[in-house]
Amino acid sequence: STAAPLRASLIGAPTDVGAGARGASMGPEALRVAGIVAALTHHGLEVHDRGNLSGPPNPWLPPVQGYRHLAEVVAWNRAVFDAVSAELASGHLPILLGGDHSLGLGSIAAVARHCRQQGRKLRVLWLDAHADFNTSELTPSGNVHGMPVACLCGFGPRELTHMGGEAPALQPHQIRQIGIRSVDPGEKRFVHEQGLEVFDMRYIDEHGMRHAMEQALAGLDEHTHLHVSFDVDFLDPEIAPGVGTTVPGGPTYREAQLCMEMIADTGRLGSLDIVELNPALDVRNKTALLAVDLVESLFGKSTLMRQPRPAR
Ligand code: Z70
Ligand code: MN
Ligand code: MN
Ligand code: MN
Repeated sequence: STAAPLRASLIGAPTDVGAGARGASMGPEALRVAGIVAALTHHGLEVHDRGNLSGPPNPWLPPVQGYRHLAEVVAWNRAVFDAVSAELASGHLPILLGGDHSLGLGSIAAVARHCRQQGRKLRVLWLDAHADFNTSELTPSGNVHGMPVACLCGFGPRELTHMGGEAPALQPHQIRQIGIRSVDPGEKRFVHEQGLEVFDMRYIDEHGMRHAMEQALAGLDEHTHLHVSFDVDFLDPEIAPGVGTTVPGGPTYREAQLCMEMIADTGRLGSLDIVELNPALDVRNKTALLAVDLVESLFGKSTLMRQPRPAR
């Protein structure tokens, strides 16, 4: 028998209030123009595009007490939290179309609360050039997109750390960071102090993407919800120039495909963020097209996972 179709819901969050460059607010539409609905539908998903959330405009002001635009970041994250919560409650797989990576906070806080309520384990894969583990004391910029992992672990302003009611939303042992290659000095000490498991580019160079992903995905079982937070600046800027903060030396096309395919093979993917795509800095929407191509692999483009197996 064939399984019921996987229902996925697209949630657009067109904002760049947490970023250091303008333009990620155009990410949701660029992903739609790149064909994300057709790509997912083509792979057997039932796709519901919920359109875009709304929230305050970007005031483009300097940081106040270590945070830029904190009130606006909180407002957008509340909207994301509510939208992701609603999709999870109705059994849909939420796909957040960012928007900057500060929104990973609202998205994952909703997923974490859902998992607590359902008695499920949660594993978060953070695909990024950056650790996003800054605090108001450690940040060199005040940009909240450099802080969501710390906030999820309970370090940050109360409005952000307590988004899902209880804090912390996550324990460091639930997180695996992959592709990391730009971490600020104070942030680096804090990552070590908190014991985050980081598969940085040095690790991927030495051991290969296959081994890194085997480690990052080890220990998942049928009770585990897997959340993927995909910052598009994870990818090498040669293939993905359309991001606010390019960092050289990221995963190649083949490495990124393997990463996504190995996640698909687990069959545990339960929610996804696609963030930091910046169409203002892209070239003919190629970074959006690449992101859609990779998301296809994440949902089994190159495997037979979701098809009935032939009888022996
Ligand atoms: C730096 C900061 C960052 C994304 C840049 C950069 C953080 N660590 N994150 N681009 N996606 O300002 O905190
Ligand atoms: Mn296809
Ligand atoms: Mn990020
Ligand atoms: Mn990043």
